[in-house]
Amino acid sequence: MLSPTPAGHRHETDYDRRRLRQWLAGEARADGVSRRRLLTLLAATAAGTALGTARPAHAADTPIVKPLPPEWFIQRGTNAETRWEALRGTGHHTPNSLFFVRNHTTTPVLDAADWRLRLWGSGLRGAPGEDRPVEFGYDELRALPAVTRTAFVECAGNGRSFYTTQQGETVTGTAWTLGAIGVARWRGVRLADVLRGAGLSPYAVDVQPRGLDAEFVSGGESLGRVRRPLPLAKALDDVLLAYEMNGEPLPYDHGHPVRVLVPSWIGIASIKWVGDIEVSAQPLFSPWNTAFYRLFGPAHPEGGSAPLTRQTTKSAFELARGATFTAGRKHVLHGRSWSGAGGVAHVDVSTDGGTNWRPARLHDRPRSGTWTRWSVGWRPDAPGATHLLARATDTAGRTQPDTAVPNTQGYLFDAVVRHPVSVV
Ligand SMILES: Nc1nc2c(c(=O)[nH]1)N[C@H]1C(S)=C(S)[C@@H](COP(=O)(O)O)O[C@H]1N2
Ligand SMILES: [Mo]
Repeated sequence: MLSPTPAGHRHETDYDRRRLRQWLAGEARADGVSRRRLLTLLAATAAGTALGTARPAHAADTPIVKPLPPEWFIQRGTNAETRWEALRGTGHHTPNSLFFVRNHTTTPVLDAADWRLRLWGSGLRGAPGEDRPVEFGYDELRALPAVTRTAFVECAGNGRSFYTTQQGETVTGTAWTLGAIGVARWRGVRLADVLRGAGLSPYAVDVQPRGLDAEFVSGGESLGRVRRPLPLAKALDDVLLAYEMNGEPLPYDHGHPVRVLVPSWIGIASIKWVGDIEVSAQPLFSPWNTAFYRLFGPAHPEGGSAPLTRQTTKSAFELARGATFTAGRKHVLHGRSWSGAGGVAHVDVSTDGGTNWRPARLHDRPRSGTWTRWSVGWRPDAPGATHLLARATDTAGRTQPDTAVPNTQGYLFDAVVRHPVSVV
């Protein structure tokens, strides 16, 4: 039987506010990392990885397993950003070979036959105080009822570089343009089924999946293995333990053999190479929901916003920056728009730097958790430089603004991006 969600935890925002208060009041546990220590780390990270800082090029010791041809990817440290021009004509789902990679360290090459998933913690049923771990092997997981769903994985920092190039803000982190997103058809089992099978207690509030990749070192300090708590309400809603991506076994770089897939939320929630899940009767904290993946800065609460959850609304053209078009000819511009709050039902495009706008033709039915493809015809009449702009409105009524509210780590950029092109 599925345990009911405690009533007070039904709404994400209430839950997050409570969580923030607990953290600020020092009532929370963060695996031995104190709040003061996290804030120090945060300051150290801010000083150490300012946007635009050159990183050494990777030679043979690349942290990513799959090939990264330069016409498809821009390498950014341990990460690889998909080029939007490479998505032209790829269909609704991003091919695995083109899917962006965001690694805190290095892709571990794991064997499904050796893989075990351990569930443990105070939120599982058992004698009080007893740590009653439950384990699943790969075949046992595959024997559970399977579900498939199309969903994006998008980094919270996607679009970060536009805080700097469009808005003149200084932010820290990987200087992504708009290619830290991909959409795949994921197949796996519901996390709810696995939690239920493990014996969820009625007091469980958080679950924290943790990756099997190496510990993440920041500012000379190990923050441990990548992990981030999920409120139980989301964990029981639509989260998958995915073992297939677009009909293939999950590739090494994307979490082989099993990853968490948290639809509509920021990418860090979708823990790759999951090895264990703590199920807790107390709210959990890790550096990934305290020092990172919150909004800090003058526009945000002292001590940071609540931990980030849903993605924001964005649009991109399937074009290289600086693409050229012939004057007097008819062209068709293609792009995609998406949101974490619902489907995208309306997109307006401007081909003259934002003066005139017209609606794009949609090529997908708006669906939550994935993008809507669109196109618009364009016959530029005179040679010269211009900007293409696309502005999406989602089914929750959110429209992309002209300016994004800045935060020191450059998360959740949502403003309309000015895409430079030239007419010749
Ligand atoms: N174990 C583990 N899970 C992880 C990460 C990681 O470095 N280690 N990166 C996270 C981040 S920040 C993002 S944006 C997504 C990226 O998923 P992808 O590499 O499959 O595109 O994975 C998330 N899951
Ligand atoms: Mo991310």
